[in-house]
Amino acid sequence: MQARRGWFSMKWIAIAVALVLGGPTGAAEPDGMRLDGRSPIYEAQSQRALDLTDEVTLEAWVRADRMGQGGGRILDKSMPGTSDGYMLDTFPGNSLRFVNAKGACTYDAKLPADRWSHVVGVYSASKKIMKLYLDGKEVAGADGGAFVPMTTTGIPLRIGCDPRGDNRFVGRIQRAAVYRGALTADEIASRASQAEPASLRGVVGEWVFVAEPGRRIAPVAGRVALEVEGLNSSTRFWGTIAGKVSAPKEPLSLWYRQPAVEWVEALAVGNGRLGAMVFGGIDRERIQLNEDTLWAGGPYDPSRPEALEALPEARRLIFAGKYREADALIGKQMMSRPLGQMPYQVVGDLLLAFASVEKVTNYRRDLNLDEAVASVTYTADDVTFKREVFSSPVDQVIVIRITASKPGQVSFTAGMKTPQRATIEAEDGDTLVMRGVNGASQGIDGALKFQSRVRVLASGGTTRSEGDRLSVTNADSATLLIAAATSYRSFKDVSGDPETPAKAAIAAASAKSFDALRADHVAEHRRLFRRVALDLGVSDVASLPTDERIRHSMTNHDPQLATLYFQFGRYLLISSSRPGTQPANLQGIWNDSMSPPWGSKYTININTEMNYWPAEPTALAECVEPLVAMVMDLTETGARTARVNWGASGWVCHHNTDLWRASGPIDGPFWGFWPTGGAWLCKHLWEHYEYGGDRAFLARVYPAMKGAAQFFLDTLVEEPTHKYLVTCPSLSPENGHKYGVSICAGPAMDNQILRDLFASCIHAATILGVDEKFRGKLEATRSRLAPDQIGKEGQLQEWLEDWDMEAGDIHHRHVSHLYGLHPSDQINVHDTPELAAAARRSLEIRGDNATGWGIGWRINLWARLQDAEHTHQILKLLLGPERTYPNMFDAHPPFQIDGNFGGASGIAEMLLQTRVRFSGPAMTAQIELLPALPKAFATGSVQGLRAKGGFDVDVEWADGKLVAATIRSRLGNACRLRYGDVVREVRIEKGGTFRWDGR
Ligand code: FUC
Repeated sequence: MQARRGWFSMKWIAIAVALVLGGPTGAAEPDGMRLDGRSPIYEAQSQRALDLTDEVTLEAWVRADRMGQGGGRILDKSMPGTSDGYMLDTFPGNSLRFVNAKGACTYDAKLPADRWSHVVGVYSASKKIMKLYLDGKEVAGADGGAFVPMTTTGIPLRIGCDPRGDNRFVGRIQRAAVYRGALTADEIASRASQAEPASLRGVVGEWVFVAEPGRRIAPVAGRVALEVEGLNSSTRFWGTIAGKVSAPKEPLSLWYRQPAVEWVEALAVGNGRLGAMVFGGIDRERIQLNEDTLWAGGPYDPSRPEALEALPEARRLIFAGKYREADALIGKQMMSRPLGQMPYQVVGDLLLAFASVEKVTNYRRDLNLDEAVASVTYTADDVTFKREVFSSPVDQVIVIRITASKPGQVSFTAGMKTPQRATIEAEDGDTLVMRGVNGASQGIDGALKFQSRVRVLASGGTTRSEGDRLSVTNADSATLLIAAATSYRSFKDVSGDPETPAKAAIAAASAKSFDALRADHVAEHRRLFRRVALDLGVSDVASLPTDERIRHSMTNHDPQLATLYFQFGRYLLISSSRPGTQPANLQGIWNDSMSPPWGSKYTININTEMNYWPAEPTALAECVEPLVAMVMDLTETGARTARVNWGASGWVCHHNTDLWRASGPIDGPFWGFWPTGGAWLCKHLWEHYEYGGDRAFLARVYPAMKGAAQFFLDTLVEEPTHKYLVTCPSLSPENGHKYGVSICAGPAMDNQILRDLFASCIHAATILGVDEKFRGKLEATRSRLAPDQIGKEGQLQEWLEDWDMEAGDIHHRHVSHLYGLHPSDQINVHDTPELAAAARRSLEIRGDNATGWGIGWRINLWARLQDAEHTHQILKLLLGPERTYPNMFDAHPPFQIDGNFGGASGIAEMLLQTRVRFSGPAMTAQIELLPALPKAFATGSVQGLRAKGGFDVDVEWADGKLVAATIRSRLGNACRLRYGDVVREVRIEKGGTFRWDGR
């Protein structure tokens, strides 16, 4: 306290003296520079000099206002969401904090809100020092743990905010410095007590801030200058938005009256491969870009030969009831190397800076789901500006169109940013080119090259390039074309050339008019999107902005929100999964991070499958193609894992995979040691046949299904008690049982999945007229799988033993043992009423609330139980603000797209449920109309849903009762229709239609 007061008095005296003497005091303005949400953002010009690994000292003189819980950044050179790089900030609230690869060091006595503080963070990996100083005194230190070198990020050092322009410091700053070295306590104390401190050794940059510093701040010591960053990714608008614009004409639109600030407010566009998040800023626009093959790493082999040696012992331990010991052994000897898989990563941002305005009217941004076009419109100074953005599956470019209601009004600067190792430069006066290599992860080096190109085509005005920026001045309109590609050719070949396709796409699109680009894009999108029309009723609140509707959806009657959610799910699938692209991952294709949650990978113990649940029933069968292609890849990598880790034939994939089709068990035994993921994926191959009846397709994928089955024929073992054939070791996804681990033998889900897999192989072989002996083997093995069992609470048992009520978390998000009820139909209310009742009991015990996808699954399950009101109640949970972000992305939380797809599928399940039964190669479809129609959707209609067996179904209902249904047959299969208790056997010839008059 004493020292602090000392510093203040000395400082003020020095300043007063300087003022009185009228000396060269520019550097010592008492007020320094104001930092807040509206202040310019200064960035260091040379990053290399600041990319420090062993030692750093960060120093600043600041006067903080009282800040919110999130605090604010003082000096920040860290990668958002990670501890890569380094930063000095005030989190939480006004606490002083220093963060780098070692972790965080915090002084949580608050920085005083009304006077100047001298703050310093010091780090030295080699000398094992991490300390915080306030007013020359050490106030916090970290001594435990490893003192690791800091990671370099190439990310710019910023003053007063993070690299995105967010987490802004609120208060004033007068002086700051960065040193390549750890200052000593004496040096720091001496600096703290001087108003004009002499520069010290190792200074990389030292800057003095005055009230109006201008564009550039030259260093008073060191060599690094600061410059105003005109292109920052913050899209917060600090002016006023006047006027309340009304809803767009298209009812299938998401729309808002303010720009997105957070990523989960931005609107997603995509062509299956190229994704963009559109923020819709006013004076700054951020278009965050993705390309679906830009993942970390390169081809790699995670096999673990020692796994096979440990397999007999692991099994012995499990059958002896020594689950913890088995878990330990598996953890030690049977997991993949590396233990994790590669994450999906971001390309970067295209940033546009427009002239700043104080006031705009009639601002609206929207995403028209029927056109797949995102738009922004607003009026400023009597000029109405419009921006449209779409990602074209036809021309393989993202297109941005900027127009104004008066000529010569379109002016902006464009630049790109990326956290990747990349260069950005302007080319040919109208193009920005980003060239980079992907990140490394888990010791696997980045092996991909990538390139993104942005070309500006302006009509009128001037287009210029300067360094890594393009500027357009006084144009009438402008079209920006964005292409991106990587060198990925397949999971084992990265020899592609990213430049040729990126250049070619831009060249071809440049030769087309904007109107033609737009029209072709819209037509291709509508070809898929318009196959299904849904009307669940409309209430008054449907005219409100989407974010408001979501905020109040738990209490409002808003059936159209469910329609919107359903169609948004279809929109997302069309936009993230098209023939030739990668399958939709945990975030579809939308991700702004280098290390997204769960790597934004393919988690195949529910999440990836859920992504594809709505595909067939909502008439998007083409969108399944990338998933099928991934399974075909997995038959190759998974054969290696089967052979090396399990000593088995066929192929296997555990609970996750990535771009490189890694198939071994990852993360840890608790999550990863589950060999049934690939088998579950095969259900999607088979269902594609059940819906579409394409025999050639079946012939192509049958080897994959057979290979999956072969693995289990080789690895199922007889368990000692009942002599069932079981998977072992395995687990019921991510749920710890009575013994505190998840490792077990023969969990119910595995038995159910294998019953489906074997049955589908038997039917497929019968249809194709092949493999008679193999069929026999499958039949014999299938009959020895453990049956579903009902436990002491009347529940469906999750494990071979009745452990459910003793599990660690009886409300667990996963409901794996209910796979038999949905997505499978082994359990259903008509054929297996006792098991259906047990499944219901399990669901009641589990409870309704869960993660986004957990709720998504429960909707489908309750719909299968045909409890309409309960299904609707859970749907409301999903549409509520805790599980749906303002941009309608599902909140696990964080964002995970599976809930969007699970929700869309669940709504379809409320209206139509179908299954097929085989007699030899012939299928009979069972189609049930309105099996779970809630009162909230009393009157409505749906056109174009698909049923298994090759049927298109339209249904119309009023006051909760069927009015009419039209069933068109594509394949001429037999069909059994059900509505309530009425069942009709109908034979519709191929191409024919049957009309059910409900009245
Ligand atoms: C599974 C789930 C988690 C999450 C992750 C991606 O591990 O249990 O909730 O969805 O996948």
